[in-house]
Amino acid sequence: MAQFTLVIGNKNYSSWSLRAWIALKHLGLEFDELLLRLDAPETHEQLERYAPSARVPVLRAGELVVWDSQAICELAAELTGRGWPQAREVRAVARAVSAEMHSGFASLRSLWPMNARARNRRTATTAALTADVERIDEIWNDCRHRFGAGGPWLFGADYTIADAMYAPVVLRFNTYGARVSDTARWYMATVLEDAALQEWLTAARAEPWTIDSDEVG
Ligand SMILES: N[C@@H](CCC(=O)N[C@@H](CS)C(=O)NCC(=O)O)C(=O)O
Repeated sequence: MAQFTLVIGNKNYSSWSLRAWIALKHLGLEFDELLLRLDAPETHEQLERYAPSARVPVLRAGELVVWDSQAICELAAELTGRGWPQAREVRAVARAVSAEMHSGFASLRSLWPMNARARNRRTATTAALTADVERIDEIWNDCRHRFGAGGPWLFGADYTIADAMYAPVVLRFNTYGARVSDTARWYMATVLEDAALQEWLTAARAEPWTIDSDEVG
């Protein structure tokens, strides 16, 4: 297969890009990276050149074009044989919590946009936002208590696509000061100490661009 290129958006703001990028890093799929600046006059035209959906992330290899973070993660899992728990029933749960993130938590995503380098931001709380935070806390507790005994990740010793799906959530909780349980705080510390996430954060801090609509709190 041709060399993979992962097209991503600003590291400070693009949460879907982070999910695909960190999954590929952890699963060990080699790729080049092409960063497109979001929210600039030329952004839409550039996105259309690389992705049929005009969105990032997109994984490209020769004729192959895979848009959407979840599909990219699935391809990486197929190619590497990593990324999902071995046991079928545990794998089903990992897929469920990943899908719940991919399709849900609309209030969290709109009220607390990812702003990786920002700290100590505070926003007004809504019932829907609180419900999203509580549900995520519940998911992390459930995974850690039922499947996490062998290591620090949601499903134990091996990093899974579920961890990649929730990495931007950890950044949001960190930025906006989410009140969470001890187990969730412990899991957040694991994610924040991860070398791959640190690499992403260093690059995010160095970016010169600001997207005003994502600067909240
Ligand atoms: N469901 C898609 C969502 C992708 C998405 O919404 N990406 C945003 C950036 S995080 C985007 O490309 N926005 C286009 C723009 O800002 O013009 C996925 O999972 O990859």
